[in-house]
Amino acid sequence: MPGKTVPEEAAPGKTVPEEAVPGKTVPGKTVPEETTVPEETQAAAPGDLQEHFEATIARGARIEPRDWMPDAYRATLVRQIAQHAHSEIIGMQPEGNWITRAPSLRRKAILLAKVQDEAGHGLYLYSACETLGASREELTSLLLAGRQKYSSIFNYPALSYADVGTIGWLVDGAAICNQVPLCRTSYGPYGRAMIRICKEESFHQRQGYELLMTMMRGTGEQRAMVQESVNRFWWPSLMMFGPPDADSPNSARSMAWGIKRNGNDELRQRFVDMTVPQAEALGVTLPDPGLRWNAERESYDFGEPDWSEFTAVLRGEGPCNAQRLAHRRRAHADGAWVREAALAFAGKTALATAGADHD
Ligand code: FAQ
Repeated sequence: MPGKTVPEEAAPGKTVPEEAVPGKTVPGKTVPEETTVPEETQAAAPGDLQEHFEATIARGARIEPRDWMPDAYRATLVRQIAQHAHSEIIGMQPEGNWITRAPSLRRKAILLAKVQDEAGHGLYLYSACETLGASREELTSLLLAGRQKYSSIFNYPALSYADVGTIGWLVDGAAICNQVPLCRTSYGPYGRAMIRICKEESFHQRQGYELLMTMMRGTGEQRAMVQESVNRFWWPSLMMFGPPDADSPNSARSMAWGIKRNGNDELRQRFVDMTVPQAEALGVTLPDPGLRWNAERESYDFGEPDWSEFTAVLRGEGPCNAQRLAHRRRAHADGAWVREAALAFAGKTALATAGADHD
């Protein structure tokens, strides 16, 4: 699949002029007020701070923005949360392409609401990152410069309206399996953002399943569209959980810090166990000849995803990598006037407020 030419999804199209690519100027890292170390901890010796941090993690309590934290813990959080935020924003594209071609007003309203939710998720997550001292502007620049990742799944095209249903069912379904445990992540702002995100993702998954169920009750052609869509999205959905634990360089440390609560393989298994009965109820076949119930493990055995495809997609060689990033760069350049206007307005408001304070 990687490298293969894929039919144009919806022609988001034009290439982006070089000068429209931000990322050349990465603004200096601003540390918001919340990240300053409170006075009583500033006075403590580094050893005590480390001990306090470890004891907080060990008792399952949360680290908050004002707490001292090791640099590597902060960097891991910024990496994961930023990647997650970027995924939500880039993840608007495959489904967003279908808003103008939804088959009914009802479907259009549902899809519009879902895609807007994804924008909201991105914003909660960028806000969580800001509490760690990484500005949204800086993170966006890193994404546009290709220096931060987003989820592999969004490098696959949405080729039919059935894909809108399959993305809701499988992609949001995988996102829920991965993200529900993150509601208990050790960093407070991330965990609290995840609670709201997971509620919305559950709605997204149901709408996808309902769409597919409607199509499965339709014509033979509609049923075939659903099956074809599921065939394309099954393996990439399994890859969303990341590489096998043995090849996951970050898992052990992230789990020791309580950032991740489970390994990649455990969550992938949970997703398969949850999804197989749903596929049966829907009447679709999952494209894995190795899929079978294992009574001893009380879980489904399943085949190995093609990890060479996964690494190729991460290298930028997936079907839609170039298109997704070009579209994101163009949208960012097109939105420059909005950011300028918002900043000018904020400046005027601040001046007016300062003036009023002196009256
Ligand atoms: N795609 O050592 P690990 C959504 C990278 S859901 C791309 O195992 P880690 C909702 C990984 O970053 C999708 N890269 O890494 C939605 C690392 O590279 P790095 C987003 C991947 O962090 C639905 C390297 O491989 N969800 O958007 C992927 O411990 C529908 C080694 O991997 C989240 O981000 C991948 N699939 O575990 C929106 C959830 N997997 O950074 C619209 C939060 C791994 O060292 C429509 N994130 N890599 O250069 C996580 O739970 C974790 O970050 C994992 C990866 C599990 C994704």
